[in-house]
Amino acid sequence: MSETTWKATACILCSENCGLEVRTEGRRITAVRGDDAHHSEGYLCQKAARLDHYQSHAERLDTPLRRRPDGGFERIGWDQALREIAARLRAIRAEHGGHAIAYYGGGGQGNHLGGVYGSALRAHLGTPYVYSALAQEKTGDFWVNGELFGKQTCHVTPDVEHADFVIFLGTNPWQSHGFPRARKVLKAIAADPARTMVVIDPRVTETAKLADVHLRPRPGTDAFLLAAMLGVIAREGAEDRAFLDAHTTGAAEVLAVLADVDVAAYAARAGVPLADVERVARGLAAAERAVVRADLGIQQSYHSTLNSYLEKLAFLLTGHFGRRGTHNLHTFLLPLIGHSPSPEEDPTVPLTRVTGMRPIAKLYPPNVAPLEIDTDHPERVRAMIVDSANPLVSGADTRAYERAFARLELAVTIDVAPSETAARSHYVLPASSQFEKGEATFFNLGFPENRFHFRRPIFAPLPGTLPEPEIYRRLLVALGALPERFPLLEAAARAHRKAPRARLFPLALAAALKARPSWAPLAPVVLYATLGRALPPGTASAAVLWGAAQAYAQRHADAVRRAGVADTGAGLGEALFEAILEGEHGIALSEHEERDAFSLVRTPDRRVRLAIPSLLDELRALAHEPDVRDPAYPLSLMAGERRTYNANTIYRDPAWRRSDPHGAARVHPADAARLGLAEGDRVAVESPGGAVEAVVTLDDGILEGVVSLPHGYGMDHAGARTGPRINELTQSAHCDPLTKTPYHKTVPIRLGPTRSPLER
Ligand SMILES: Nc1nc2c(c(=O)[nH]1)N[C@H]1C(S)=C(S)[C@@H](COP(=O)(O)OP(=O)(O)OC[C@H]3O[C@@H](n4cnc5c(=O)[nH]c(N)nc54)[C@H](O)[C@@H]3O)O[C@H]1N2
Ligand SMILES: Nc1nc2c(c(=O)[nH]1)N[C@H]1C(S)=C(S)[C@@H](COP(=O)(O)OP(=O)(O)OC[C@H]3O[C@@H](n4cnc5c(=O)[nH]c(N)nc54)[C@H](O)[C@@H]3O)O[C@H]1N2
Ligand code: SF4
Ligand SMILES: [Mo]
Repeated sequence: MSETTWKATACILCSENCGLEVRTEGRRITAVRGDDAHHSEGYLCQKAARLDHYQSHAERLDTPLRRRPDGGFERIGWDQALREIAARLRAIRAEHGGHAIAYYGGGGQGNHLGGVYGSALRAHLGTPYVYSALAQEKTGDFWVNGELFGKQTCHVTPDVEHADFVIFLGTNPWQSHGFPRARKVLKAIAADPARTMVVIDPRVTETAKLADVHLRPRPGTDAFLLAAMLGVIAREGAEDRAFLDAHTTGAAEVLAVLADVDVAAYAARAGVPLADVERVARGLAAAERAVVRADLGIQQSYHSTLNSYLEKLAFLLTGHFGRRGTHNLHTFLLPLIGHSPSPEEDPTVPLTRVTGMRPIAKLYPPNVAPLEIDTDHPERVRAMIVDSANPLVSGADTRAYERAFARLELAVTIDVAPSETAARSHYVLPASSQFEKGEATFFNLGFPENRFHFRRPIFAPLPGTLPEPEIYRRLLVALGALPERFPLLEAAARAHRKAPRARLFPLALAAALKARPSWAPLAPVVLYATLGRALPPGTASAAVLWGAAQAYAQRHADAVRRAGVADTGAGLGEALFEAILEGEHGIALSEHEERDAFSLVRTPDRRVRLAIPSLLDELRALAHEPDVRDPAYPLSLMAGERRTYNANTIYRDPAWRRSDPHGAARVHPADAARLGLAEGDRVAVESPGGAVEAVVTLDDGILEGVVSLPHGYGMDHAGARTGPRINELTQSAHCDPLTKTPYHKTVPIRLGPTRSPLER
């Protein structure tokens, strides 16, 4: 690879995964630009320019580490590390069963292939317990989708780009993105007098400044606000009758509950003028093409699951579903999530042993993980494998996580950097970076067109590191679950690459899995160890996509052909796989037709089931909900704002930031005046769960009584910590009862004088 040429890759910092072209020197990324040939159309934001701070930062791990009894770490070899980990996993499983072992993560914003290979390890160990960041934000949304559309995998994508009436609900896409080319699309909507942008956010965000209408509810009152909006629609008969009759059941029951809402009282409870509520409700109902795009502002807030339901009722009752510029379901090449039936539907659904938590979308909530570990319950979790996540910073209640990790008999962290979670693990396994291995994400969420980008490595692995698929393969070999080599399958795979039509490899694979049934659940790693070896250098991790491409092509043959992949029968899957491997700028997987939209609904009659009894009960109960505040903690903290210079915990070296070095606390000038605080002052932020220190910045765009701190600060780098570690303030019990999603946007706090110097 010539160093002066541009190489295609993708940004790994948010779920957009914009296509990039980069220049490199040695192991460094020296220039970054948007990739015009990628479906992101050359778009990028300011965060991507700094990617070398991820790739080449001073603390990259380059050898497996083992914790010594004194808490320090020693460097050990891969073989020894994997042998020892395998021995401890085997012993824990033998004594306590597979449920004593849990898995956390399996993918971040830019890497999801590792998680698929990790599923083979979980299958061998016999653990269903996957704890994931998604299960501290999106499981309420997934659960509601399951009730409405039949399966929790029926994920809804709003087509913001083509809508003429857009509601941003608890999201600030100018900073967080969440849909393609967000800033361009926002500017286009703002500039077009025929289109309307509504922002529902207590804060005057960058997005709100572009809006035609900005509703500012008091934090945590969205359920009241949304109920009031829907109440207006129900009372005025503004629902889309034709759509409801053709595509839904249960509308009458839902509308009856909504018609009972005391609209004026609920608007007042949310602190929003009644006229604004009516204007937005009527605008939504009258619009030809409208979307509601929601995110953490309603999901990590009071009535999280109910909020997701009301948000979806808003676009369903008004018929904004199944068309361009509205909402659609989409296909998945590989599932990011699964479907978990309720324990009543399927009594074999594995609940957690200590708290009895059920999975949603096959995921378990990080909020209960410490409770499953830090207990004397005989069936507690004793071992945890963490991959691509840093729960010791990102999980609610850092102290609870610290105590829990101290109780683990085995903690293994797979990471590129010495994260706070790695620091509390017994073994740390160094992964190759996301630019040093073939990777992809499963955030491909488009309809009618769905795209996928498998990216090849732009560097060789940093010496001493391994890509996750290889780590899982070696671990399964060390566990005695798989042989080191598969001579027959490997030969069949080589032959298959030359003559796929002979179907030699699929036949050999089927025969091998039949002869060795214990390999079947390990199929991803078997594919990696066989077909992967026959793939072009650096692309072995794509092996699992071969199986996925076959299944996808079979299921969506017409749509795949419409996307330009040509072949027949089994050849279509092969051609799709080849296109994925070759498509360095990403490819179109499928092109559906608008009329296919309802074919993706998974209820038996393909109708959307609008009435969800438990949530209608919660909706009715709003009428009697007291408005309680704790006088000891009179302020409300939004614990986790997305800003110009934060990106989850991916960038660890604070040198990447060009502004906001401290992750300042936004405080309203009136609150500051009352507390005697000025710009730049240090302040202690105290919650019932803990305290952190922060620097004050005055902001009249925040409501009085509200404070906002950013997510993605508080990591340790080169012996120093920058910015607040906000989960030292949060408590896991402060959460949605159904999903356990933390109420991070409404943490009760007070501000007081600091006791110690800011930087530790
Ligand atoms: N720059 C940057 N971008 C990111 C990330 C990052 O770390 N940095 N992380 C990515 C990830 S993992 C995610 S999940 C997304 C999240 O993306 P967003 O959800 O858009 O981001 P947040 O800033 O957490 O919250 C959005 C808004 O919710 C508002 N809000 C707070 N409380 C309430 C409330 O009670 N009601 C309403 N209606 N609004 C409220 C806040 O003022 C804020 O503007 O961002 C992604 N993009
Ligand atoms: N209070 C509060 N807490 C929050 C939030 C909030 O708003 N407020 N936001 C929440 C949200 S929405 C999310 S999504 C989570 C995100 O938090 P996490 O789920 O912890 O995910 P990341 O911050 O992306 O952590 C990624 C880890 O993966 C490592 N990594 C990077 N590349 C690779 C790789 O190729 N392989 C491996 N094995 N590791 C790699 C990084 O070094 C880092 O340690 O945080 C949540 N926590
Ligand atoms: S929007 Fe920004 S952070 Fe997100 S993928 Fe694109 S360049 Fe990266
Ligand atoms: Mo997230």
